[in-house]
Amino acid sequence: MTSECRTTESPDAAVVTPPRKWTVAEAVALFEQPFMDLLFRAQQVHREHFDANAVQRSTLLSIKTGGCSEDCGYCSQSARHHTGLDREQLMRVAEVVEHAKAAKAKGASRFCMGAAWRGPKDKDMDTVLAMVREVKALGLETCVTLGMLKGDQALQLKEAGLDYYNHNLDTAPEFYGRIITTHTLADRLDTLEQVRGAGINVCSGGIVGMGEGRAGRAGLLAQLANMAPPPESVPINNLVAVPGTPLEGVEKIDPFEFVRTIAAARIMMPASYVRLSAGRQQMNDELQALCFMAGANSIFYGDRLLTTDNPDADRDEALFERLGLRAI
Ligand code: SAM
Ligand code: DTB
Ligand code: SF4
Repeated sequence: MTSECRTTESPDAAVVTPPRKWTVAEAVALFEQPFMDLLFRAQQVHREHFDANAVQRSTLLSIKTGGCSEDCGYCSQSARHHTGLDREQLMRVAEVVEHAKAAKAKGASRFCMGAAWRGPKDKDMDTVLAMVREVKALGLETCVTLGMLKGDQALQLKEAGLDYYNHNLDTAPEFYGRIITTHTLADRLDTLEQVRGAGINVCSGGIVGMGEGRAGRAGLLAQLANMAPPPESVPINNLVAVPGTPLEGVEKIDPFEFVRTIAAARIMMPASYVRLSAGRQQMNDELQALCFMAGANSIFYGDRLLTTDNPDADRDEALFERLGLRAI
């Protein structure tokens, strides 16, 4: 069963039942299927909702780098970790527009601007709003990830032409406090509600490979899938273990378990774009192909994520060519 609305026949009229809710145990049961059965089901669900040979491409740009007040254990940009990252002020609008033009010329359909903030200060909003307006005017879809929103910031972003807001749940509720202590999962959910309320598409996912275990991965996906409606876009990040962060030495996730996570996300959120996100640079082409097979249909495109490397456009073009994938 999927989280779609189902119509059941009745003598009088069709009765529409609400989308199903996933328990963590049901999500774990998906992960525990034989690998081939899980992939087959995920591929079936994928084909019911999407062109299985089309992949959406978003390009990322860090518009404000490092020096963040938060203590997220995975993050190179926290001022509390010693990662050797150079801090950079909020970028000028003209520079952002140059990056966006280059991303468009390379074939990206969406441009995502990320800031290392707990949340945007009101004094920074005018600059960010100008970035959104100008990137939108280039004919690109716009996305920002700025941390927690307050007041009417979500509405201001919507008015400027924002299409997507990225704000990840990051991990399962039970594991959250082991990774982040300076804000709560409830804070994150509150921002997502504001984003939804403003009529902006939601991009929300998480990170795996932080030592969360299978129940942790299942718990993250259940929480995302049970949002009403689920996020339009679901980034699944494989931890990039950055030296100097508390998670630098954590054991890597088994690649097949990563593919299972993608497959479970596809089955649990059949109509969402599932983005194969951070960690692609460390994956070979065969593993990425398995992720696409499991239902991933979006990537970050361009040689940089926020502070770490991503495959360059030539490598991705070659992979798409070899697999017969079409960029959208
Ligand atoms: N400060 C904002 C926030 O936290 O929402 C926006 C930027 S933050 C870097 C965006 C997301 O990137 C995080 O929520 C996390 O899921 C992901 N991320 C950050 N560092 C990562 C890493 N080393 N490996 C994998 N994903 C990472
Ligand atoms: C998301 O889920 N992944 C992107 C984007 N949203 C902003 C960020 C990945 C960051 C990886 C580590 C870095 O480059 O700093
Ligand atoms: Fe700051 Fe975002 Fe990094 Fe957390 S993930 S430390 S909020 S930039």
